[in-house]
Amino acid sequence: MSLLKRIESPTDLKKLSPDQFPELCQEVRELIIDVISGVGGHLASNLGVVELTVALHYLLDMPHDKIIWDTSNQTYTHKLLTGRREQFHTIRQFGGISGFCKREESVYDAFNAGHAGTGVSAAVGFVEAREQLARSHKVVCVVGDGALTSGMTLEGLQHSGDMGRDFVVILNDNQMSISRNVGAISAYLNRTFTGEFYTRFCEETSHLLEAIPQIGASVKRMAMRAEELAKGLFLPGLLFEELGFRYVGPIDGHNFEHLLPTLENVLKLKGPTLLHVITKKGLGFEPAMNNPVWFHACSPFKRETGQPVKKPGHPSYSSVAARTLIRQARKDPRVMVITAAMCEGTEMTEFQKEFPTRLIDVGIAEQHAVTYAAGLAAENMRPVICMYSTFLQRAYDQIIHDVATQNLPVMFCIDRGGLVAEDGTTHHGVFDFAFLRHMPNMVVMAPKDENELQHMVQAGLVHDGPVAVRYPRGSSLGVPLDSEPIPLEIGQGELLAEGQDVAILAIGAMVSRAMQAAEKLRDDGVSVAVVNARFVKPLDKDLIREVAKNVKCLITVEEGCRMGGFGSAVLEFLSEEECWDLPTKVLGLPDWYIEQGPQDLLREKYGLTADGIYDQAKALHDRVSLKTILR
Ligand SMILES: Cc1ncc(C[n+]2csc(CCOP(=O)(O)OP(=O)(O)O)c2C)c(N)n1
Repeated sequence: MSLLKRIESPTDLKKLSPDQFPELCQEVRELIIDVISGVGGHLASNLGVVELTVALHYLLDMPHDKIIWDTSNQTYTHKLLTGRREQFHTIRQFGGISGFCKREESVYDAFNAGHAGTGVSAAVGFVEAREQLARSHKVVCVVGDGALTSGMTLEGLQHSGDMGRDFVVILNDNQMSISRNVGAISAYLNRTFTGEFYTRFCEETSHLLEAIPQIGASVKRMAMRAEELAKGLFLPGLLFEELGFRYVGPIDGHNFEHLLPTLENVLKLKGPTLLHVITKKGLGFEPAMNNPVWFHACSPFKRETGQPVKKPGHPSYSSVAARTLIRQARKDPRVMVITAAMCEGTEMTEFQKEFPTRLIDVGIAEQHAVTYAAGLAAENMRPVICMYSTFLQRAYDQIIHDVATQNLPVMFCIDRGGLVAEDGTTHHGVFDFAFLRHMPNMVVMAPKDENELQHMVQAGLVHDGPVAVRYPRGSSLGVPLDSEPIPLEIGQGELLAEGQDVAILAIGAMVSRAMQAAEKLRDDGVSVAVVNARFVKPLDKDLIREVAKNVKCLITVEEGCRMGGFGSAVLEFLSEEECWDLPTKVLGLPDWYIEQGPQDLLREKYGLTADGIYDQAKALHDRVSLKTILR
């Protein structure tokens, strides 16, 4: 029987002897690679923490003790060791286990995450609760070097360092965020841990001293003490020690002979301790080691070669946005792109190649990204923030306080707007319309297709104030692109079809589905007006007023939360207009967190397909007609 199959919980792991761990890790890696090659997922980070996870579960008393995993996309081994081996093949799929920690999934998952940089703060909360409740368990936070670029991690570290309570932070340093890590702290860790200078210093001093006859050995002993001092200068300890942590490391995170005794000792130490562990992303799978960026969050791939299975389809929305930005950047030297550790995801690598000094990766620092852009805009630059919708949530106040109140021309290219599939709850970009549209000065738009996207991006680039263009994940519709992006007029919607029975007002990716639903309704003899709203703000009030006047009922549809989004904006407008006798329905996502699953399946579940829109529109129309007959 394989070693892994003997493990139903960490208690079973403790029955193994540490010299069996390398074999266990091999089995864990094989299983992870097998499953993730079929369903996609965060392969590289997971392969990098197999030994660390085994060591933690071996030494801790789980679930009494707590591990808080920052971001938690590196928890596949943790899942395999905590009773989820049998379900592991369902990971990231509809109805299956999550690719992240989920308290509702297991008692071993202490805290949910999906966004980076929350781990230390949450863990400090666990530590304080333990003290308040007079308990004695251990709290360990595993945080990546990428997450160290996040302000929150630093806020958490400086707070816990000052509190002085027993707490272990494990810095999992693989020198990578998704792409190569950025920033001064990363450079500092790098400089010191590769330690060329430090290693050479030690070796040379040691040889020099040994060579001195008679006194050599004793001077060397003295020198060893000096070496400890030198460590403080050359190794990263200094930074963390100044923050109030005892620093231990760096150690090899794949070598149990280093990991187990060091970790065992660290767990006994009093006060805040930081253990610096060096790991390799993708370890055990050559293609992932060679290309950790693609394998950070990969789609399904061929097990033998690591080649992606997915065939290229229509260009992605992200690539069309990037192309438009490049065109404008060639003409306007003030255009700059800012990314928060998502250069590849937002497909801005081409922009980076052409304008290496005009693409700035600030690390996992969304708040800083926004205020930094505001500073640029205040000096008449044209900054464009390319960010996933879900991560922009973190910068809500910066958008209001630093951008919108000053009416600064910062453009937000909001990628992954709407449902994003397998990453699930923490990653769906469904709140953006709602959290942006109530900000005075803000323009919020979403294109019906990639051609409209390029015109919207162009409109944003020349608009004199804050603008958000929100587009979906994945392939575009495959419509032809006009040769030149022409700025759309702000606030101008598009009437796609006239009709007298039902009006469907759709925004973004829902427009094409609304058109299909309208076709079906027409087959039933229903006369349907279809509006491509284009703008959540400012609404095209004249167009909506005109359409609303001529129909018996109206439906809005968006791939976003119903509360406070596009539909709400239309309802507010209709109420302003005292349009009291127009039956209206808002289609969108309900007031709960949407689960993981393929985009199409989720759209079907939440009625955001052509058929879903048709069903709702037909039902509303039939009810209205019945009422009219009965009157
Ligand atoms: C707030 C936020 N911004 C961006 C991301 C996208 N993201 C996921 S993992 C990751 C890199 C994390 O690097 P690190 O903390 O070093 O962990 P590793 O994956 O290397 O273990 C990024 C940028 C995110 N999850 N959360």
